[in-house]
Amino acid sequence: MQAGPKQSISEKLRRRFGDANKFLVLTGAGVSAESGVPTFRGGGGTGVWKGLPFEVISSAGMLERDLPAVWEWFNYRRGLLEALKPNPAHEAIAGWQDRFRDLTLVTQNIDGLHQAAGSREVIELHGSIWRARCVQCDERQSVREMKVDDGEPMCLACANPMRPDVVLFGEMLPVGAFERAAAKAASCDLCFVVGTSAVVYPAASIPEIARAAGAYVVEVNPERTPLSDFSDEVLTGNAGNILPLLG
Ligand code: BJW
Ligand code: ZN
Repeated sequence: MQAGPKQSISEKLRRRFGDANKFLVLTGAGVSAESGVPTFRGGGGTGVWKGLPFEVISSAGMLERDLPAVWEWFNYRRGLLEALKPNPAHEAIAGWQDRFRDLTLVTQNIDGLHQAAGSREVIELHGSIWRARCVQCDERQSVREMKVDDGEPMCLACANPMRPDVVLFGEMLPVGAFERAAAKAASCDLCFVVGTSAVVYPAASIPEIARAAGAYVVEVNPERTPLSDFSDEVLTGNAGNILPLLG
């Protein structure tokens, strides 16, 4: 992870930030990197587990072929996450919610660290590692109390197996989540895109929708992404250093 050159916030951005009425923040794995959560792309094999690329282990096909292996993978990650805490980027975003009347936080992350920092009504596009969902009746259950070596939970409502309540590759997003995020994007005047490689759709279309609707789009990332050329400003560096500069 590169810290990048020290960033300062332009007067123009300070004005945009101060004047924003409808503010949308889209986050990805990079916002949690400084808490110790590995990102998916762009870093020394972090996206590989037991020799399986994450596109394979985190896929709908794997769920059908080997549900216990999928649980083993998610239980392992849940065990790592248990010890991790929100970082200054999560905290800055949580603080903005008290400052802006209309702030929408949309995350691709399943780690729950925004909520742990105090953010409310987070739109979780890709679900949550802290929940299981019944493969039969869609009942959802918390797995917070489940021990990481407990294997697979069974549904309390219908006794069928449950799966992690996470959106795997090739699966649909939770009903309504993208639609709510897209509607907010279409009416926001400021859009921050923090710590995402912006390659996974439909999440990556959120800033495209905001930009098309005339919002000022700001990317925060130590690396360039496909979104960089379409952003009004690119703040190059780590989210935990940059976001607190906005106050
Ligand atoms: C920092 C930092 C620091 C580091 N500070 N920054 C249109 C075109 C092409 C393909 C598709 C399309 N529409 C749909 C698709 C298919 C597919 C897709 O997009 N594929 C592309 C990869 C090509 N999409 C889907 O399958 C989605 N479903 C769907 O579209 O359903 C409809 C449908 C169904 C069937 C057929 C057709 C349509 C579902 C996507 C679900 C993604 N799920 C995952 C795994 C979750 C489970 C798990 O955790 O294992 O979600 S994939 C993975 O990528 C994870 C993430 O949420 C997601 C996005 O990654 P993110 O957050 O951007 O992280 P990274 O690692 O990629 O990037 C980190 C960034 O942080 C980097 O840029 C760093 O530089 C930066 N960074 N340190 C700030 N300190
Ligand atoms: Zn059930």
